[in-house]
Amino acid sequence: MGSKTVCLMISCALLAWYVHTNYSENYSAKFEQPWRTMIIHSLIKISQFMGTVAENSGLISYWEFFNILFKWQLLEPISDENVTVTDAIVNDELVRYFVSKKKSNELKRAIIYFHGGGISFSSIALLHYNTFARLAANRLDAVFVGADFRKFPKYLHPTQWNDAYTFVKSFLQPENLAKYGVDPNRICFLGDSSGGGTATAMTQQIMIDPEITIKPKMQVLIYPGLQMLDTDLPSYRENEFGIMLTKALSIKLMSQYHTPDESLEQAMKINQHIPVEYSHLFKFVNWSVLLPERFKKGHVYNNRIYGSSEMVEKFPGIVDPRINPLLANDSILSLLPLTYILTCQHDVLRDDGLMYVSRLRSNGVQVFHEHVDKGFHGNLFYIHWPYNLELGWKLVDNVFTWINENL
Ligand SMILES: *[C@@H]1O[C@H](CO)[C@@H](O)[C@H](O)[C@H]1NC(C)=O
Ligand SMILES: *[C@@H]1O[C@H](CO)[C@@H](O)[C@H](O)[C@H]1NC(C)=O
Ligand SMILES: *[C@@H]1O[C@H](CO)[C@@H](O)[C@H](O)[C@H]1NC(C)=O
Ligand SMILES: *[C@@H]1O[C@H](CO)[C@@H](O)[C@H](O)[C@H]1NC(C)=O
Ligand SMILES: CC(=O)N[C@H]1CO[C@H](CO)[C@@H](O)[C@@H]1O
Repeated sequence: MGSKTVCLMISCALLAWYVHTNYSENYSAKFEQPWRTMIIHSLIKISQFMGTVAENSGLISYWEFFNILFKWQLLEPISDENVTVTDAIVNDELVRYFVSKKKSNELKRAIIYFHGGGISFSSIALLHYNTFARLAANRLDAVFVGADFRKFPKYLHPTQWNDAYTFVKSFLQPENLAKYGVDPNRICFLGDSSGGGTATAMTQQIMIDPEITIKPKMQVLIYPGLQMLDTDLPSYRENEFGIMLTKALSIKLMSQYHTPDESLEQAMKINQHIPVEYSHLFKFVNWSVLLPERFKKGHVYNNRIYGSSEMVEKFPGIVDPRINPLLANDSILSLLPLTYILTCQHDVLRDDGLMYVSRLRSNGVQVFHEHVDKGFHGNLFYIHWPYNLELGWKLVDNVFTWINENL
């Protein structure tokens, strides 16, 4: 029997087991298309379980496992009747352009995209980003561009940020925009998950960077991750074992952005990683003030136990607003452009987005907020065969419609 057959049999057995044990979730109450959602959940859990087994057995790391799993989903740049797809290599990293083929005398809108994937893996060449990008370029008659960046574990913060910043800065140069026929007044920053955090911080930093004269007209933030100061938010409590992004995985991803050393991860698990010297920052992530009433229900705000001062000395990035854009002060927030934020009920990152909505609105920023009661983290990208989630398609449609009307 070949190894592929064995793998297939093990996967089927695991799938059956997970589906069986986890019907207790009550998917029909929480999600649309409950059976499909349950299968998606199970498949994700199985791959996360296999990743952990691979790592614990010393075979390959968790991230190597996912890189292998994703390898077959990396696409070449293939143009179609509507969209021209091309690659460029900038600083050794892939940049992919999706340009609408529609002929027009007008300049095009542009979307600068920051992909998710927890900073540790993922690539703009992945199948689901390509589908999304192609739809966006065609539907919005736009130039859609996304870039990869150097990754964990070889590179730590702020390398990824610097790569992203360098790329955005070079894209926004007037000569470059002219080359792609982009209207400098119609640029949108868009990101999902960890990329949503990057898009948020990027918008803040570009707005205050005097060297950059061309600013985004809007930011679109899809279930963004906006802080790593508090891992005990109501959304973390309610979705500890949620679909795709569990509390444990979220913490693992955020901590490994700064260090492969497990001390940070362990401290984050008990929410004791921020030393008292930084307690003034807690007001920016105080959910008992910033969350709307209905999301606070049944939760008690616990006063923090502080971490050792060493934490920030060793890993200064953990309080860096470039990965905690919720920490930006009011004078920065008041400079921000029109904003779309999507949050999902069943998502550990839900409250990051909700708190940002509150902070932006109280600083006079115009925000369109879409909250999806039956949504989960990653929902937007399950529009492929065999998942084909109706809610995924609906959200994609909503986002594009809003951008089309506002950009
Ligand atoms: C699941 O939720 C539905 C709809 O809210 C409810 O009718 C049903 O009793 C629940 N099932 C269980 C096992 O909790
Ligand atoms: C091209 O665009 C049209 C109109 O939006 C659409 O019907 C068609 O499916 C698109 N083709 C591809 C290959 O996506
Ligand atoms: C957060 O808000 C609560 C209630 O409004 C307040 O008691 C607490 O002191 C605040 N904590 C911080 C760190 O701002
Ligand atoms: C807000 O933050 C920026 C950048 O960190 C800083 O330059 C500025 O002084 C701060 N403004 C206030 C009012 O604290
Ligand atoms: C086997 C398994 O993963 N079971 C999980 C099903 O979901 C509940 C929470 O909804 C978890 O507590 C179980 O561990």
